Amino acid sequence: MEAKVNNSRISLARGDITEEATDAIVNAANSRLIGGGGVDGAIHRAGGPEIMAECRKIGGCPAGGAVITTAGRLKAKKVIHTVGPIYKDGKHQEAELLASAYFSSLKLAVDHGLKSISFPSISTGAYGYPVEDAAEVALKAVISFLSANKGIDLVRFVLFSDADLKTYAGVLKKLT
Ligand code: AR6
Repeated sequence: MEAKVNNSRISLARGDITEEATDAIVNAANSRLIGGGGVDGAIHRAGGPEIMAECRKIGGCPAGGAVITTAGRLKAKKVIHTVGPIYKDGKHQEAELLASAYFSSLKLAVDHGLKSISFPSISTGAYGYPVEDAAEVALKAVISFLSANKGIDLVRFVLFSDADLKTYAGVLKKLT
């Protein structure tokens, strides 16, 4: 499924983000940037040790922020590591922090001249954010960024399951 915002496209697909050939792929990292399971583990495994070497130098990133490294041997040019919120009950700034994770990543991409970017569904795995709510925050944040900023041609969401793809597609349809 696809949608247009100004001159940019948002597209949704099911797949493995490590195989994406967009200029940037986004990692759902933790605040110490020390790697882990889920998409973080997959990106470091597929991209090789250069990515972790740069993460160690950077040292950390707060929830809602983003940092950029090499993509090692991945097809993408860069990996943007963002840190989503750990979901508690929805009353601990989770939505604001999740929106900020998307904004910070997009801003970093624009600052580095990167024109296409792929996101996973940040915070909805180990961090426990309900997918339907997270999809709404994520897509609203991207639509709002693309409405206000030039520089990004394509934002892809690469969802790991058919169920997540269906959820994101339903929300995107509602919002556009
Ligand atoms: N491609 C695309 N999506 C994937 C992939 C992949 N290769 N692998 C998993 N997903 P999670 P979080 C999906 O847990 O909730 C890590 O240990 C997954 O199905 O990766 O932000 C970090 O180090 C889910 O839909 O990230 C942190 O400690 C989504 O990616 C913590 O987990 C996010 O799940 C971050 O937790």
